[in-house]
Amino acid sequence: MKLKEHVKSLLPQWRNEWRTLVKEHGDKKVSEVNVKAFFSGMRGVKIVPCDTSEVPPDKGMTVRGHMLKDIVARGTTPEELFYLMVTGEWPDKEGVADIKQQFKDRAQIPQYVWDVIDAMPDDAHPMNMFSMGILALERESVFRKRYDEGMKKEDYWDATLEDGMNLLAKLPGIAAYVYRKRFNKGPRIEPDPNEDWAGNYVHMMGIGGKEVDTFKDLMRLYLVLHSDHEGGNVSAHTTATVNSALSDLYYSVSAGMDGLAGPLHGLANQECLKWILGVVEKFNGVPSEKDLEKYAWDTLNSGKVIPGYGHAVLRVVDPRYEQFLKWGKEHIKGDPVFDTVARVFDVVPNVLRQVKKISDPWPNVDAGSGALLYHFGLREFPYYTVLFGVSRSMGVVSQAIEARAKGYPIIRPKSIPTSKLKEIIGL
Ligand code: HAX
Repeated sequence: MKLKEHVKSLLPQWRNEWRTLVKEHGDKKVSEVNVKAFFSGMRGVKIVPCDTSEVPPDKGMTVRGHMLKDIVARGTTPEELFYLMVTGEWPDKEGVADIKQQFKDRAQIPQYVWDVIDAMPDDAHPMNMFSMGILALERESVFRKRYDEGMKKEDYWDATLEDGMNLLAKLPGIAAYVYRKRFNKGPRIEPDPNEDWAGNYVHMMGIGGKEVDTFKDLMRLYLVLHSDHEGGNVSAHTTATVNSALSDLYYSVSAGMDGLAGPLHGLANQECLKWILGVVEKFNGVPSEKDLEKYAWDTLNSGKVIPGYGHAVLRVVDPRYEQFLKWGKEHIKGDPVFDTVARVFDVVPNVLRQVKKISDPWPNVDAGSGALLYHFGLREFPYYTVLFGVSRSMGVVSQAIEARAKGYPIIRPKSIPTSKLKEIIGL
């Protein structure tokens, strides 16, 4: 079934379920906020619904109930994953063909977007250029146009889905141009109608060579693994909050990408590769476990974090990291940067376990992905978060389609001054 028909068929159920829950169980507790959670970024407080994916602390990311290892094992493409995230079901042949065709038909990008990117300073961060390109496209919003014409509330989902498909279709083009422009790779490359979403991205970046098909496979995996991580992370939550004000998806996704650009979130992959390359340079190759242990302590003692390790929710090895490690061992074993990543995994968790305040000593998604990209010649690591952003856009767009289809209200939690908090706890 085509994506839009499928979503349409789900509307009655989607719209009723949560309203019935509120009506019949509205006063039951879901979560509590103690003083610790209040001052720690709402950590652990269950406060927003998100059905696309879930991150159980002891399992890691599942998409609509499917374990990541199973998703990868069945060779899921980004297009299939997007369909699964939006609808909760795997697409049939018609569903896959529909998304592929839609992404091709909607891929053209207006000249003014290139002009905006061209006008930016040579040393602008790639994430700034990427977010700016998305924001520039806002002029194309179907949602805003229809809203201005008096669109009914029950049609918000349709306009959001249109914006989401248009945006996702264009993102590889914008992201690839940011790469070419920012790193002086030559003129823009037009999309190839014979390529899929990930393959076209690689094609438009201008990456070729004899390993290009393997790199396209890696890109498919990369785009699947970074796509979503439930609703509370910075990029997803920001996108959802902005979109809940009925700011269209261009505003919302651009805002989400600005959150992804932070070093404690998506930018960690750039920081992580920098750290790994520092190790390789210092030890002139893959270090011994003893050297690595000392290097890790030096990093911690200088007041820095070890990037790629730790997580706000997870308490096990991130299954996304496991998949990258597995892929790397199958495809690029013997590469000193990748082998260092693997050795870090043998050493760093034991170091971090000795630091009491650290809740999670295990690698997260960003610990390994950079080394794989580096191997294939994608060595401009300030660019890595853009790749993450293209992928994450699928998740945040899926979440927005569902939120507007269900008719969730504007997100607006309550804040209070510290003095009021003290009153509440009897001080
Ligand atoms: N190295 C050093 N210190 C670390 C650490 C690490 N890898 N992980 C956590 N800590 C520290 C925190 O900085 C914090 O210190 P302070 O109390 O002095 O501020 C303390 O341990 C407690 O933190 P936590 O409860 O374990 O973790 P948080 O939920 O507060 O933070 C982070 C989670 C991911 C931000 C954190 O683990 C971190 O900074 N990791 C390194 C950066 C990183 O890899 N980020 C990417 C995360 C995945 C992601 O979102 N990708 O987009």
